[in-house]
Amino acid sequence: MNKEGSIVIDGAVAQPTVFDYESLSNVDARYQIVDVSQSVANREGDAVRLKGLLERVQPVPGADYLGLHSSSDDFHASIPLSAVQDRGFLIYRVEGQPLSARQGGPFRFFIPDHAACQAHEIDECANVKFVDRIELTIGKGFDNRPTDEEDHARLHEKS
Ligand SMILES: Nc1nc2c(c(=O)[nH]1)N[C@H]1C(S)=C(S)[C@@H](COP(=O)(O)O)O[C@H]1N2
Ligand SMILES: [Mo]
Repeated sequence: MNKEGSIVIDGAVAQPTVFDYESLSNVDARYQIVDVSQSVANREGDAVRLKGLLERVQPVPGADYLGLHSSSDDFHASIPLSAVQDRGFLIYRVEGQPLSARQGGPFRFFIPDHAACQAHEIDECANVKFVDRIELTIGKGFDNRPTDEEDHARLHEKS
């Protein structure tokens, strides 16, 4: 278990790294997105691009899937890295404060232009809230996103 307010990026990487609010704020400015609402409707806050995080952890050759883990509600997605490495980002700050749980915080993965839930591997369900671990894998990893409408509806009843 991570201590509250941190996220680890590990798995098939050369430099497993733990990030928190402070270290995410300190990621190079070219990877910061100030005010995601400029590019995604109905989303607020500041984010750091996945690309900047990957540069830090250095995926090993062959790492081709990204595992997004939320241990707090046991929700997990594994998505092709190539589809998100240039556009995915991690929202971590709203108005100078950590992202609240209501907003999916402290860390929330986000993919602009995602498909509807269950439509595709890159779907709205892959916008994992409360992410506390991002795991690079060689081949697809663990994924328990809902696979049918009933499971999906049940998930939405909970949150
Ligand atoms: N940890 C976690 N992330 C999650 C989910 C969840 O149940 N747990 N639901 C997914 C689904 S099905 C959807 S549609 C979106 C909803 O995000 P929102 O509440 O910010 O609109 O979050 C996704 N991320
Ligand atoms: Mo959903």
